[in-house]
Amino acid sequence: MQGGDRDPTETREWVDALESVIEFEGAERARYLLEHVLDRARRKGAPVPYSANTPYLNTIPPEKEERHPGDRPIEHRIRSFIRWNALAIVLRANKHSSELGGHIASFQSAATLYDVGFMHFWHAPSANHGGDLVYIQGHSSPGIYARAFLEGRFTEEQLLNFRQEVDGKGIASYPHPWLMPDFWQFPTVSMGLGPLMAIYQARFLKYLHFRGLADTEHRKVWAFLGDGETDEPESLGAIGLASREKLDNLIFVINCNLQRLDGPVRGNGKIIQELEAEFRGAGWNVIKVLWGSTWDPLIAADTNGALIRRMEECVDGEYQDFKSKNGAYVREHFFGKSPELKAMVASMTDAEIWALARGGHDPQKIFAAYAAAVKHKGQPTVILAKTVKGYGMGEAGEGQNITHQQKKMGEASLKEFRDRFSLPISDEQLKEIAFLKFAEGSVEMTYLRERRAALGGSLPSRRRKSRALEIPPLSAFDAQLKGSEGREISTTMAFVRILNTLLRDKKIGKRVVPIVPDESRTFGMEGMFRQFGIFSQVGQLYRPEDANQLMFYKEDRNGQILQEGINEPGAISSWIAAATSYSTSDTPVIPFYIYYSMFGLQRVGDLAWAAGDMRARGFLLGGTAGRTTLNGEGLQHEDGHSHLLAATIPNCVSYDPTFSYEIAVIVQDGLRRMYEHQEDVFFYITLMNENYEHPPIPAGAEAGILKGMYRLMEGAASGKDARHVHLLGSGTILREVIAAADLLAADFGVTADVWSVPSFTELRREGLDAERWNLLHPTEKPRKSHVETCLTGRPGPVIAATDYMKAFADQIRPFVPGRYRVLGTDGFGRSDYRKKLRQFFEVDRQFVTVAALSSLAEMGTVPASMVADAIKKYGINPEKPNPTRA
Ligand SMILES: Cc1ncc(C[n+]2csc(CCOP(=O)(O)OP(=O)(O)O)c2C)c(N)n1
Ligand SMILES: [Mg+2]
Repeated sequence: MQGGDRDPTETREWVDALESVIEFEGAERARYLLEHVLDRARRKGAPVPYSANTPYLNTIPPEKEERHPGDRPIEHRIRSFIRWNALAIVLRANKHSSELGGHIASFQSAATLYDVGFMHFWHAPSANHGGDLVYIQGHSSPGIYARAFLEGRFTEEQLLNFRQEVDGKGIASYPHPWLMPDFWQFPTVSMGLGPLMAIYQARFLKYLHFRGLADTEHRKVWAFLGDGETDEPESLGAIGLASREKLDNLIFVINCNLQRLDGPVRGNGKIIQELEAEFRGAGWNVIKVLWGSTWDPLIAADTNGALIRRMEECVDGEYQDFKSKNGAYVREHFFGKSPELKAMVASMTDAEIWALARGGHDPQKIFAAYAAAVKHKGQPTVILAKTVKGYGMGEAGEGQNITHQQKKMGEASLKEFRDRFSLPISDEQLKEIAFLKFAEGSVEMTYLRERRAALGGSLPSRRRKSRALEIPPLSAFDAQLKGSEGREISTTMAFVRILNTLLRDKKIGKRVVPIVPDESRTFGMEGMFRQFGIFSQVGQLYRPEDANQLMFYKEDRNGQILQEGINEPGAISSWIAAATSYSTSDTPVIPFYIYYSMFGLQRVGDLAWAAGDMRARGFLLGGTAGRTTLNGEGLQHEDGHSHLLAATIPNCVSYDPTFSYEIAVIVQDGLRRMYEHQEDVFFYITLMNENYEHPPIPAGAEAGILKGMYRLMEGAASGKDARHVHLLGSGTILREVIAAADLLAADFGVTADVWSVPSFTELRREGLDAERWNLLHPTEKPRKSHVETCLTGRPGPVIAATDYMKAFADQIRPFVPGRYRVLGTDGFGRSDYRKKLRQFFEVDRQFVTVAALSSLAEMGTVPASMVADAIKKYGINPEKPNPTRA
């Protein structure tokens, strides 16, 4: 407050009036009056105070707290066992060496936050509840395992094999659905992805509900974050969307233990106040849980504000320091600052001062916050819970900067821990760090079982499979199979037609989820706006400017399209929510997320990796792909490597098709694999914007397309020394390859087999498989890779050209019999005509021809002078700069 109080009597009158309104007419009326007064002040031009913050106190005053309904002593005993087992899991994994690692301090700070959720709030899926979705902080996993162990879901052997995942006997380091497909749902350990994905998950639950695909009304999404994690832009980057979309099914719990890995999150400030301002500003309901119940009498007695002033002036670095010491230290350094505060705690012992707990360790305070959060309507809620990192670890790490990495605790610290949580452990057992379990039939065991039974069963748990969908046969895409019949279209257009066919399919049309960032017009998809509508929970509150046009911009409560704006991380998070809906909501849907390929895997690669871990099933479409095919856009747009990135994700099946029939075959197969057979794969398909004619599907090509390679044209080859080559190509560059075959024949009398290779990546995977099998089965008949099978028996070198880096086509080198040469688009892209770009990157028909002749010359089949002739004939400058360095 600025300046002194010029008229204390007047001030008193105002405050008295307010207090009387609150007392006799209620807080709502007081709020109305204050708003009214402030509004008047604004209109009169009086400066109105603004603060995004509230005082450094609990948001819910004690008298407004909903009471914790559980048996607190029993819950405390259960939680103490969980604490112990969580710590034991890590200590025992690192008893002999620290190779395996693990974290103790994070869960100890969050134990009560999880426990109250598990005991009282989180529903497992059951007949009368679809199940809540809980995003658990990755490195708190030992605590979650510890609870599952008490519930009898894990054996001691599994705990002892923490972080030993290879033999399948152990439990995973962090939440990984890939490694524990019946247990973990959400990989969260790459910081920032959990909160971002949780926001889009909550929105997707609304989408399912509004579109009548599933009843998600009572389901909540809970996301646990570390306070340090909030520094990731992904963590807070979409909080505006959450409030705009009124996601009252979303609850963030931020464990504010004031520390991250290296040290304090905001030593010189207050992370909780900072976060409060950010979330309030973004329109969230913010609940601060700072002080435990033991503080309540002190706060109530703080009539002149000395305590709150002290609470406000301390920075997080000091708060951390207090909790790394002891009661006497807190008395001296916190309360000792003023005689009033000192007097306030004069009658308290040091132990009592030490027991002044933070809100995030008080089940009553947490229960009240959670209860308020689940009832809150119209806004998402964030709970900012203040805790101590390494709570209970004492000298081994409590509140210390080293605590995050602490994997060892000495006997003295363990004894202290045992005594602090009254654990029934003998000194002998302590040495072994024995796991604790409640006896069957004990009150604790019964209580634990009853609580989870009341909430529908154990959590976390993951559904592996849902119902299979009925997929249209390939003939449904007849229009694509028979080619474009003289019309010139792009593969993007071909895809959009396929998508339209699927959207109209009687059986699965409703389940198709088209997702676009702000690029529909780029891909010629704007016609879908009117037909299928853009999802909006409020429908359309305005008459769109283009309402009188056939294809107007239609927003609709039942809209099918998710238009995500300029937001690729958000859009792929929506896609992930949809692609895992078979598991999280027992509702399989078929998401197609189409975007600028350059702003895909490169931009959101970590999310795509998480999608693989989550066993996402859906289609990613890299639009306007190809280094030379998206020609006018330049260096940051022209993609020549997304296929290499796709190849890094083991369950991502990727294709670079050229013709519309290839896309039809690939999409239909994807549908069959993912939604009929429920395979845990997802598809990445690149699409181009170059228009050309599409031929009809060659007879029997389907299997080859899917394997990644089939013969498109057969040249007349005869004899070992025939002037014959194999030309391989994918995407638009396949058309250059086809043209090169003509040049070779017309200009040099060389014949060629032309192969379409929709997936070098799938070919490599299959080839490596065969090679590995052969290695391990030395005496059996060797298996042949598809590449080898295709190319064996016909003479001549093999030349491949694509619109991607050379490493893309190079993937199959080990399986190509004989000489193999690869052309590709290594280097930075740039803007120009397609023809010039293909010359520049040396992937055009002339260059393919020269490369083929050069390979023949190296084999002695043609004279080197023929290559020189070709270079001259096609006007290629041999001294032109290498595009890789140009
Ligand atoms: C993207 C990413 N960067 C870094 C890490 C490594 N890391 C794991 S935990 C951690 C500190 C976490 O601090 P905080 O979020 O405050 O959680 P706490 O353990 O304090 O609850 C870091 C840096 C990671 N897992 N992910
Ligand atoms: Mg932290």
